[in-house]
Amino acid sequence: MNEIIEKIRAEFLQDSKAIKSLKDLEPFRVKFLGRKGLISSAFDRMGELPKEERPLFGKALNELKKELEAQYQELLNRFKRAEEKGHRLDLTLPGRKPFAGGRHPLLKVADEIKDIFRGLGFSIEDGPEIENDFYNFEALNIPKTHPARDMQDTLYITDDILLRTHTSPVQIRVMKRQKPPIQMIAPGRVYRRDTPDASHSPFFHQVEGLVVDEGITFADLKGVIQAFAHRMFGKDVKVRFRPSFFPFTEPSAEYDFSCVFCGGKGCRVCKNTGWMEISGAGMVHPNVFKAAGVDPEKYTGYAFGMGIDRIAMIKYAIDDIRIFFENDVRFLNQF
Ligand code: 2NL
Repeated sequence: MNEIIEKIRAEFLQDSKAIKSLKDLEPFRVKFLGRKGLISSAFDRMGELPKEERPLFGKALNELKKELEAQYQELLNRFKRAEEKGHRLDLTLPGRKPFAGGRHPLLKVADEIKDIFRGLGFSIEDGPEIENDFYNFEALNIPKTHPARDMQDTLYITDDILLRTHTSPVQIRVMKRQKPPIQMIAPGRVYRRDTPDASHSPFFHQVEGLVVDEGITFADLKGVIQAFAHRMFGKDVKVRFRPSFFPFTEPSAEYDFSCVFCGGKGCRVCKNTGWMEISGAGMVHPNVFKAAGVDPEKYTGYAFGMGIDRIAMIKYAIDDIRIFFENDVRFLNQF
């Protein structure tokens, strides 16, 4: 009686060692635990035993059945887990690309501009975007009647407090707290009361530069703008200055770079002029020095501005400024 039980148990153990995968498991189950399996046939043959041995044998066989079922379940679980693990470690599966953010194209261009000026010996300064009338207008020799001061052009918070319309206030603050020599740029966001279109946005980004020392001349300004143009757009780019007027510089100029799209021959981008307008520059007006506590008898200086958005539009051949601020990932993913 015990012989039969032990034989089935031994065979079960023996066979279980040969199981290599989930698909070997089913014939194994059928052989021992199936409807016509070894346990079942042992029950069927119980009638061959003497009557008094039957209850004990039945009990032992039932216990064996439970034991083998438990072991089978354990094998099943183990092979299922192994199979799942195998899938997770399938080295032939293509990898899943994690979503990675990136720097905004305007920040990338701003970093490039900052690196160029850092390389030319400029420090990088910043200041508040919420300014007052003195720093944004008065100190810059912008008269009370100047159209830029109009409610139509500037975003006012109170009569005196406003969103800066240029980064010049940063330069005034630096001149007030630091003795020359000064050689700085002020990059940052500025605000204008404009209705958005392809070339206007109520906020945009500017870099202004300021150099103050004894004996600074317009030739120094031209050299720095020239060096910037070469480093930003390549050695073939030409620079030209045209006379202009700003209240905060005297003399004043606007400067252009030869068109990077047609090499100066004339195309749609430069409206057939061969030149791209960049921005303005000039020698710091003595009234600005006085307002900022710099002695105009001792020092001279130059200042210039440039639009980061405009440089980025040229660099990436973008014809609508609004696309920078829509944050459409189909646009942003290209940088
Ligand atoms: C432009 C381009 C410019 C300046 C900005 C400046 C700053 C100080 C003193 C003097 Cl603190 N000038 N900045 C100068 C010339 C041009 O920006 O087209 N603005 C209307």
